[in-house]
Amino acid sequence: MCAKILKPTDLALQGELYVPGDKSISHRAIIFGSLANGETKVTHFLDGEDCLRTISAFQAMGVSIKKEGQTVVIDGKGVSSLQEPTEPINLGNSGTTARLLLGVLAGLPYHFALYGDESLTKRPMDRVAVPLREMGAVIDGREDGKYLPLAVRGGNLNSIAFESPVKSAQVKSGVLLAGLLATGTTTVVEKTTTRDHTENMLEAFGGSLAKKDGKISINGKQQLTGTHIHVPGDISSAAFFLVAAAIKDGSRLTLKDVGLNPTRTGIIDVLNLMGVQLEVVEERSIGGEPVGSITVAYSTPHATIIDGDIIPRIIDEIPIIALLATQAKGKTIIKDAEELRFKETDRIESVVHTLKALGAEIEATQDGMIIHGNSKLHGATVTSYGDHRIGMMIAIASLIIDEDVELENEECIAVSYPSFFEDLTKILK
Ligand code: SPQ
Repeated sequence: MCAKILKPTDLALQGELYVPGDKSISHRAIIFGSLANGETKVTHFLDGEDCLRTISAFQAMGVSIKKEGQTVVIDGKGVSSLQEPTEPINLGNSGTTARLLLGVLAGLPYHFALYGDESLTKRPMDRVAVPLREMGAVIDGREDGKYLPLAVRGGNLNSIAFESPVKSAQVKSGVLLAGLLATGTTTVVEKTTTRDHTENMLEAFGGSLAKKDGKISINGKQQLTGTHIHVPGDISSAAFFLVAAAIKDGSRLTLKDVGLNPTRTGIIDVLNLMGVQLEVVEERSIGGEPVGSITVAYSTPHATIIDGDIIPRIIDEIPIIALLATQAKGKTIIKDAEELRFKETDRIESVVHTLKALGAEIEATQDGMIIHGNSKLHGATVTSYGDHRIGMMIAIASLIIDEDVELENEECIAVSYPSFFEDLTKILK
């Protein structure tokens, strides 16, 4: 195995950076563009491995999708044009592709075989398979269809009223997509609001849904029309540099045109809560999603308690927030984040284990972690465990470490941020 040596640096993070397109929005643009009639053009598409899995899944169903760099053009011919793939579909590492695609496949009168990589094969699929079965899809697989590989036979779905037992946008989206292909009106109730890009994207393609008090209702058999989607910068990618600038002495950095959908901006709230110097400017709306530029300067953060409804709004940022907490004054407590155990790794264990190896004082709890601040981190050989967000957290940690950090398995960062190290080099001045 070839490890990446991260050398100590005296440079700080300076200037401006445009991060790549939002991963969640990029996936959804491909899905809706493939279900719609007419051409869809997606600009600033995230050219990461996960989103490429969503493209290849729809290409396998006969959709013409052409990609040149960050621009994707889909020649949509509507739901009825989708065909039965001749080969099993490889979902790679992508949970979003798996759960959202299941919703679409459940509504198509064909047979599908799905598999993923080692990490995805350990992540629960029954959270979507159970409601989809209730709608009439036949889904079977390992451990009674709880895990990949899965076989799906879809078609003839009826609508349901579903209350999600987990705080998950993927589950909500899988059921809404199936609802779009079903007969009647499907309702999803969520107790805690999760990211709403599926709902926004449906409307951008001319569809409609009703939202009230956490209840989302969608009428089946709606016709969608192709459109232009410009994907904002991914706030989950920006988060790594926001924290980097907050903890690296002498830094002042602006992240340009970052998505500021309120269901995703918990990181800004946490940075404010922890006393990080931060400013959001140039706020505007692009294609139905709010965007803006965020400036962060080196700060002396303090600890906080993070729990409750904010958790789904920071779920993917918790690894980098944990690193920030190691540098804050006092004890930070993260609670109500048991969903972290079902990500690319068990992110409670992988974050705690990694930061401990780098010298932090941190302990895992059943639903989060407790982080003691003001830690002087030191060099070590650590692994990403094949989890892109752990890999990027380690790279940012290395910026404040006076010794070499040896990062094993850095390739996985390409899942969501292929140009991560290039971008980091650009802003170190
Ligand atoms: O796609 P995947 O592998 O599930 O990616 C992750 C990530 O860190 O990039 C989670 F591991 O993001 C999810 C996120 O945690 C993307 C997502 C979405 O686009 O709908 C929703 C969240 O997952 P969930 O399970 O909470 O709905």
